[in-house]
Amino acid sequence: MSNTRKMISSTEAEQKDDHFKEFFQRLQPKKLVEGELLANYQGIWFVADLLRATLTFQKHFKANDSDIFLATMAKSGTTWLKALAFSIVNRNNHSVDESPLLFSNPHYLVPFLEMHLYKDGNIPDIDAMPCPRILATHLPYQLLPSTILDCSNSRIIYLCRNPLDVFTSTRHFVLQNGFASRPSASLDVPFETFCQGIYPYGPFWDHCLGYWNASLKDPQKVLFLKYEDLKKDINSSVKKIADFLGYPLSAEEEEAGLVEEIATLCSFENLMNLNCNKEGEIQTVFRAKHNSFFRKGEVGDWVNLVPPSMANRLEKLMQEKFGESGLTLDIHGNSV
Ligand code: PAP
Repeated sequence: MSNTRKMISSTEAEQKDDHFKEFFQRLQPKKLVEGELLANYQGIWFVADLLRATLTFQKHFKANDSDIFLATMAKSGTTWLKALAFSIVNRNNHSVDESPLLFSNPHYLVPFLEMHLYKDGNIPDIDAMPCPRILATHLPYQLLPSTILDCSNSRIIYLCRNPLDVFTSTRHFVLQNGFASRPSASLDVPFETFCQGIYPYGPFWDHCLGYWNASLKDPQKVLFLKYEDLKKDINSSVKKIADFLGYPLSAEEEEAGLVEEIATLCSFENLMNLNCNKEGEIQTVFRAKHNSFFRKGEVGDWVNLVPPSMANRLEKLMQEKFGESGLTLDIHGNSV
């Protein structure tokens, strides 16, 4: 590229950046106590870099019929779901003992769309990815680009987790990676903002309900899973995911113990002890340590952080928000 061309494109990039900054300011962002600046765009809360990446993704992404989308609210078990879907779909390309998961953090094998591939105004050559592409997003259903919904054979799996564990997991993640510029010593304010829905990609309840309703309307297209159910019975969950994605396990594969092998490969204990997950960090819109994606992997760990009065409040709030939708999330890990 000639110097003149370079100068023109860097000026164009600066202008785009200025336009975005003005646009973000017009949304009248709120400064949270811990220093984060969040703006509400079409009912959803975003930090600036994520909103910019979301707009680029919405504008430029083209889905195809073999695409698989993994959608989650952050800290709902994304890393686990990525490992499972990747292992199921690619099981004929490499055996479990030679899985790329043994050498690579799941977030590289199944990249985030808006948060990674389309960050900083980047437009990736997504067509160069081998099919079927397995891609992840934290975006709520209503903000998915229409191309995903128009490709009738593409599939979406949504993994939901009870909000108290999501809140707790997020709290540890934020502190471990130093995301809060002024970390609050008390839980009161972060909890209050969570309950108000002011939270990246929040409100939490709208996120779950969007995919829940879509899964009821079109169960062929959207599979709604719960982290707590995966913990309870991972073997059935592996089979369910495989069936939904159109990669069912054959009787011979089941007999040979492949379901259990995949479940063990993707288990918290196995993944957290691999060097590729113990060391290093990933740069998406945020920089996060690989090991910060593997903390405890339990249901109900919120009891070690959140006092019962706050838990009761959030439980009531969820009942109110979920209303007659039929969606229930169990905070104690019991069967619902
Ligand atoms: P992300 O949305 O930012 O990518 P995500 O993977 O959803 O993160 O969140 C990490 C949580 O999933 C952690 O929960 P915790 O803080 O309550 O412990 C992490 O431990 C848990 N997790 C990661 N891998 C697994 C796994 N293989 N099995 C069960 N839980 C897991």
